[in-house]
Amino acid sequence: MPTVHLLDYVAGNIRSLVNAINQVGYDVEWVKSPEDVKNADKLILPGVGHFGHCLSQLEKGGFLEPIRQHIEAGKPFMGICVGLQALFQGSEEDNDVPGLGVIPMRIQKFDDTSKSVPHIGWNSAINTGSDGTKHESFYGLRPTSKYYYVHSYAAPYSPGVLESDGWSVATATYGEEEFIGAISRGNIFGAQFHPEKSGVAGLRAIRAFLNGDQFQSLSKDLVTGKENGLTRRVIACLDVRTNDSGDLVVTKGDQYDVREKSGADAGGSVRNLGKPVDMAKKYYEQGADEVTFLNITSFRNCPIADTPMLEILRRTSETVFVPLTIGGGIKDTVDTDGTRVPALDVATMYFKSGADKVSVGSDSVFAAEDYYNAGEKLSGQTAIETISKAYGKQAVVVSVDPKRVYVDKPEDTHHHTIKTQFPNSNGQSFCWYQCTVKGGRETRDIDVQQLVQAVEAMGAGEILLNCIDKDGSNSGFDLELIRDVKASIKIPVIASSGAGVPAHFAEVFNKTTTDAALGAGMFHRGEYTVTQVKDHLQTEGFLVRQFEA
Ligand code: 1PR
Repeated sequence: MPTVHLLDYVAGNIRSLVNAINQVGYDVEWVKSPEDVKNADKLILPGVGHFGHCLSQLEKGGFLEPIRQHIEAGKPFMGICVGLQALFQGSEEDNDVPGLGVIPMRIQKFDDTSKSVPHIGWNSAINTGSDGTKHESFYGLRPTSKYYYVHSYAAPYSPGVLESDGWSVATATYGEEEFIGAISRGNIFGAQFHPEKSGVAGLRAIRAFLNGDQFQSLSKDLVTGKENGLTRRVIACLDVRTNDSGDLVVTKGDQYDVREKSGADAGGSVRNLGKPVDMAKKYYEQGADEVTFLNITSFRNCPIADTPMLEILRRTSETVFVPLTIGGGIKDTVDTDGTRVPALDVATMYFKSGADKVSVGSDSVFAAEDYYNAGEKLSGQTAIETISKAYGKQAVVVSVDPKRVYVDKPEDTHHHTIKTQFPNSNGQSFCWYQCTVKGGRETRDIDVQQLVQAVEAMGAGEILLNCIDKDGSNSGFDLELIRDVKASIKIPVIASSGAGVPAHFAEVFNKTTTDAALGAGMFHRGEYTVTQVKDHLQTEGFLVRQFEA
């Protein structure tokens, strides 16, 4: 197999990129020293996390000059995400650290006054077309395709400026801001999106770069019907646990109770809805924009390195080229041999096995309590802070498991209440959302608003907003909860719990400003496919990404 050199200078999910490169017929050779860069023919610089950290690591390792020379020598170079940003003069993310300066512009932060930041999800990369025809594409990018982005900073697009300097530019639009999604000139290709996480469309871009297939003319059907912008994200969630026979299965509860209530297994057995790896692949092929695995029982009896979820991730990431999130047990842990394993190391194992994000549940509630007890001071030691610092905030999701507590009037609690349209049977029409830990088994004296604001301050990148009252109910999402949480924070929110029919997805996107919506039971039970949800959303006028075969 022909080879490509990959520069792994910083933490991140490199496994997915390697899998994607292998998938298009290339082998990876690792760049371990500046000398290796000199020997490289094709070089890829992936990048996640912080611009300053990334560039200073490259500088410290003595890589910057060899990279510059590689580019100047006209050898193929591809930068991904922060790897693309490295080509610019600098970034607002860290004004003190210079970039490679190949592109005389600076990277800027997205404006978060009226939209969530980071920008997470599937967006366009449409060639601006220097001749105005847009009939040409570079590196296999198509106006009809969507690509997976996750970033808070981007290069704003000024029409014609870079084109007049010989660059081909493909853009995406987030809110009112048009930014550079991909760029190419001569031997250079940069993508702000993650091609290794962008399904078939992303694999096509990687293959075209590696094959040196820079320009293609587009057929008419690929030029028409394109729509620039972020699509509505639909996520499939798999709750995974060991059943009573010791097999790892996908299960699904009602209000978090996963045991059978009727039939031959009534009153005991853990519901078995299928095998995790097979189901993840099925949802990927139905067009799921992301797949989330939640390990709903901890790995207390198993050495951490043998955690079965690691194997599930390794196998899934070989065939599923969309972002994978893993939750459950992300916390400081004591291994079976008594060794203390910090949350950051637990997360690292998952990232190395193919996870793109980790989801922190119970531990985030304890961390938030400590944060308020310390007078809203950050300790720098929590799982959220340490993982976010090392891997970037986009890699840290906080999974919240709240349930309603009704009161007569707001003064009856010190917690943040809402007036609900759904009073309880006692006629109480105010409620607050109480956070729980350990899969809803234990309630804590902290409300959902306190929790999400604390974890946002700690550096969480996204909230996975479950709702115990709605879980497994098929009655639709808790819109009041979602609106309340969205109003409290700037980071994206994934609405979860209660989806029973495709119309519930349209409802949550119509009636709230949620950034994504997640379903579980309706997919696992085979009642609806992800494709049907996407089709319904499209019929209702929403922009969605359909699976590209
Ligand atoms: O606390 O960090 O170890 O993480 C444990 C993780 O496992 C948390 O994210 C927690 O939400 C999850 N979890 C724990 N117990 C259960 C359970 O069901 N017994 N599942 C559980 C949470 C909720 C959603 C579900 C949606 C959509 N599952 O993930 O997928 O409610 O379901 P629906 O569409 O069928 O209504 P830690």
